[in-house]
Amino acid sequence: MNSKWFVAAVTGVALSACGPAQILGADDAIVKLSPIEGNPSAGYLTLRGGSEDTQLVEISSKQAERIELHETIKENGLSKMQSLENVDVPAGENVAFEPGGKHLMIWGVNKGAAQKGEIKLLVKFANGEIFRIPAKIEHMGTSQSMHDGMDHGEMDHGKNDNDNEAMTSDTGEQTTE
Ligand SMILES: [Cu+2]
Repeated sequence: MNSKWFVAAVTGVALSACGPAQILGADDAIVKLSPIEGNPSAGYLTLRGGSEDTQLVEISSKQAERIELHETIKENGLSKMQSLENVDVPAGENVAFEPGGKHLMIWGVNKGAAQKGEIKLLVKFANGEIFRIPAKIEHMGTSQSMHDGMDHGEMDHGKNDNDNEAMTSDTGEQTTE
């Protein structure tokens, strides 16, 4: 009997230590672009805790001027924002950044990124791991059809490149018939 219990206990430990459970990372990033130039945009994502406790220490982007970690808190019935130095990410747990709670404040989103509808974020953890993840940019108060129009614009670019190549060969000495 005793030995049976012992085996069960050891197996349990092995599973929690080496199981496929959770790998540190960040998912589902989204940026709600402020329609007012100069105002910060809000960002949300989910941090995925890994096999050990760590902390989120910074989120940055080459496509934005500044990104801060914020939290909306209630104080005396009023909600206000405070900035966070870092955020605990316990092993195996998800930490959500969502409206009304933790969030990103993003200043100066690059216009090209805004048009493309995507911004790359660098997510840095205290254990030294850095993840580069895409965040979908949502334009507040614009319709989905506007996004579709922009995608078509990008495709036209590729077509123009091919046209240029054809023109170059036309100017050469060999003539095509
Ligand atoms: Cu804020």
